[in-house]
Amino acid sequence: MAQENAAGEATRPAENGTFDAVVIGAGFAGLYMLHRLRGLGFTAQVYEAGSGVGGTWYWNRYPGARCDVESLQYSFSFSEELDQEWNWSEKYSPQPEILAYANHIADRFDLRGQIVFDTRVTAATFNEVTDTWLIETDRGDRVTAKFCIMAVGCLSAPNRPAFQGKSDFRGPIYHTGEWPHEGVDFGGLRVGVIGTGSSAIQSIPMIAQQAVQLTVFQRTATWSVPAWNEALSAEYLKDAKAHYPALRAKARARPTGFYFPFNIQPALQASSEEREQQYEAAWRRGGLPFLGAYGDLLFDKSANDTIAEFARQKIRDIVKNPATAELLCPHNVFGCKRLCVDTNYFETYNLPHVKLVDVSKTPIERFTKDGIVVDGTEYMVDAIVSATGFAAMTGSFDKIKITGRSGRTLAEKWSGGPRAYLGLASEGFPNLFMITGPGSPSVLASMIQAIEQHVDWLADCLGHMRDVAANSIEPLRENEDAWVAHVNDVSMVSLRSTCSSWYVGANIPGRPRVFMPYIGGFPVYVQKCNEVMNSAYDGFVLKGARSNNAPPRVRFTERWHVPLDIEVISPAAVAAKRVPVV
Ligand code: N01
Repeated sequence: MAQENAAGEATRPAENGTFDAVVIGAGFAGLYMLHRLRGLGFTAQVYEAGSGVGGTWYWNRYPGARCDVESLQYSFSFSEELDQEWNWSEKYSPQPEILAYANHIADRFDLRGQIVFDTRVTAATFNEVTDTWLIETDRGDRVTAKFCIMAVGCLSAPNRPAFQGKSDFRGPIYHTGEWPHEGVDFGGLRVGVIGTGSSAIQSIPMIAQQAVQLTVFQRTATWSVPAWNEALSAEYLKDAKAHYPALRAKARARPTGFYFPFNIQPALQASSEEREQQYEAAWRRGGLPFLGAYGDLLFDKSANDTIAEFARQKIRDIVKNPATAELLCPHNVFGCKRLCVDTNYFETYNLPHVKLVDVSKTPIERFTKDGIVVDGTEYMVDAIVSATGFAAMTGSFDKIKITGRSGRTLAEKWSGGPRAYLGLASEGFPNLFMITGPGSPSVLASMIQAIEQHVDWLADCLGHMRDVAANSIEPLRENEDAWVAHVNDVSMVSLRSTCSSWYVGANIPGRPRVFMPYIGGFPVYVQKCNEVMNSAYDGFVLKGARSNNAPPRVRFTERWHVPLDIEVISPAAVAAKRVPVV
């Protein structure tokens, strides 16, 4: 059936083909998955809602968007040639460059021909007779695939709070996660920004450069560390590239999946003078590694209090108006929510046309045609930027009706919180895989490393299934339950389990409170995945396999068989080793 677009024009005909695998999403996960599937000789099709590749970096085009893991590490590591040929221009490269890199991957590895753009998958239904998935799209496609691979991203479903009077507002409302491709000119406008998370702290200094008046509506003050972003010189790049394989190997052994100097000493064993010096040095290095100033900062509240006070003093030093500075000082656990990395965020509040409005005790009442009302006061704005984040980890799954065995939907199964074995697959949904799904390190590791490890593991798993002629693979309920319990148990070791963040789904009203990413550390997790693979997929059932005991052939996972870096193992990783896993 031919489809029509909104203008009534005929578009491409709907498809009803059959593939070995359908991949949903053409961000970094979907691109690399397609590359591996092709390498294995599987037929595959990728569906992508956007008009181009890049996922997060395709949608998040707000001013100031850039990565917060250094670009030399926030990039694929599977190809040394790729590492050598690509040149990052900045320590933390901006969104257009990261998007250009995603496009380079698509072209260099000749992936575009198997990606169908402008097409949103609406449903995936498992057929228990044929052990295949029927995948349906908003363009009328109905294709069949043995494997359905969710490469839908962890932070991709925008959170749009239901502010009263939204439709009354006369000006434009932008969400940072779905920014207009043509850009936005805020010149001469009064702008309101709602939110002070990573997207807000990156965009606020940029918007302030254009707007005649900027009003920031803050519900929770944010911890942010300077990026000290800088251009990367040719000499620096040359030197870094000469040691690239060693850097990549060191990164894989780290709990975060990326390398940075890390001091394992407990904070309180140092004198207050030593701590001050250590924090000052770490602040001067900047970025997420600030949290590596001591080994126990995310595990011991008293230790955390010391870094929190240091960071509050920095805010007080930067922000000239004492009342505004106090409002900007967080009083929750430092780094409990995702730590922000900024360029001139706190400095922006020294500008005379920038105003901070506290909505922590008196929430935003409503939008009017001319602005936003808080505590009876109307703040006049011409445009609103909603930097209100995402329905994290599971939001993109919720958008697709996924029906597994016995007609049970994933939404029903996950109504009390996501349940997946290793964050890779869920019992009752055979041959359905998740890349960086809930229960895997995902957002607590460098995303691209996490993606690569999942894809390589999956590629070896699918290769093995073909080798042993298995029809389907599905986790056992008891192993999945044990893994979910383990993810939860280990999270309790960390102070991060104590605050209302998107890690626990607390940013969306009504969501169950469950710590979703695996906090035990990337290498511990990888070791568990390796063990499962080496034991011919312990904890999974392979239906129809010629032999369940055949040792799997290692095609792509070899580089993940790395020893743990005990030097920098975190208390959560230690706990993860102690908390038994079935
Ligand atoms: O979203 P957020 P984000 N009224 O959820 C506020 C990654 N990322 O898009 O804290 C008023 O962090 C909310 O307030 P509160 C990164 O992992 C990375 O900024 O819930 N305010 C908060 O201040 C990051 O963590 C980069 O009280 C409301 C803000 O909106 C993740 O994406 C850049 C509200 C949302 O902050 C999400 O970041 C950008 C309401 N009704 C993003 N509802 C890099 O640097 C929500 N808020 C790589």
